[in-house]
Amino acid sequence: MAHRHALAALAAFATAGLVLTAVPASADGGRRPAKTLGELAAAKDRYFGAATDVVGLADAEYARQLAHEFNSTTAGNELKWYATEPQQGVFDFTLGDQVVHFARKNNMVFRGHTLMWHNQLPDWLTNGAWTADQLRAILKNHITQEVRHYRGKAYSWDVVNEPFNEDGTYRDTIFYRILGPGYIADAFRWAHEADPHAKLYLNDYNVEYIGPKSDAYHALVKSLKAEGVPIHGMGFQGHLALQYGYPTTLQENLQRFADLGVDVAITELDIRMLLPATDDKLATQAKWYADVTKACLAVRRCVGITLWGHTDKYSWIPAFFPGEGAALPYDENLNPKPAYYAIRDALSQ
Ligand code: G2I
Repeated sequence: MAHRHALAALAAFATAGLVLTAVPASADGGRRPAKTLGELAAAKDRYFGAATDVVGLADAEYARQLAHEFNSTTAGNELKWYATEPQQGVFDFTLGDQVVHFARKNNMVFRGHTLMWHNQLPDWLTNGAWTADQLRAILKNHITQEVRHYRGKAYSWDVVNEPFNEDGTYRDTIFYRILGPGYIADAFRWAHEADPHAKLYLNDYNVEYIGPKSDAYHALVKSLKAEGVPIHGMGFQGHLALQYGYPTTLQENLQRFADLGVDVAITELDIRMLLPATDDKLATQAKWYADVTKACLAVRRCVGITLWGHTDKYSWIPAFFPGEGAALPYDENLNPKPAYYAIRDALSQ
């Protein structure tokens, strides 16, 4: 299958298929087609998505906007281990199901996030004194149950999230400590068994540019492919900040992963700034959003872009980086910012 036709596979995967060509009439009497980001991306065989969560979905205006403008989504927290297996062997997909239901109802591609991460793990798991055999069985069961539950509903999974340090060495997680580096290949194999059609990804931040961390992923993907491990994609989160500069090697970096024979995707894009936001900063931010979009469009196997939320109203940034924010293309009142129009232009070229 030609990989650039990710959306053909996606359309088959969505119950009713994605509505790729319908163009709603605009407010000016229907003379000018008001294409959404999702529609513009679909015309380029990509998705353009935004993460959400059950808190946001209770906000009707926000939910309407998300469904209208985007053709993909992912659950920001609901599919993480603490949420889905709060007690050992006791699974709870209630919240995740709500997000998946929203995605399906609105013909949106759903990305599953995340099967294994060192954060937001349940206490029973982090506090246990596990042998390697015990932990391996726990991991296998967790992955199998979760992926099986969403079989046919998740287009892709972030199977292992953030396993490397900044210098490209393995992060000292409970999984690495007890199981060694082989846990990554095992996780992909178990996920593939549970849903052979889901695209399986590694996913991390600070890997947008070429450097020690992205080099380590490049080597890992290469060796997993060589061993026949079912890995299908590399996710570049894209948590950028104006004060740290634009990752100028992004396109080249995406391309070198694509050249290994995997899809690539921007999975958690946001571009924060030191507050207050000024017109100048918002203009630079808009350019960066456009540049990331163009970089993805320039790489045949870049299947899509996901924003980490679409509005500043619900962004994770202010709580994690005090004094920073304004990171998304819609402001706190759900109004489009310069970044929104810049993305639209980039997708239209
Ligand atoms: O940290 C940003 C992202 C980095 N990549 C992996 C993503 O999964 C991660 O997402 C964020 C969520 O957006 C936040 O919403 O992960 C955070 C946890 O590291 C999430 O924050 C947590 C808060 O820490 C909790 O206090 C809160 O109860 O969100 C929880 C649910 O709102």
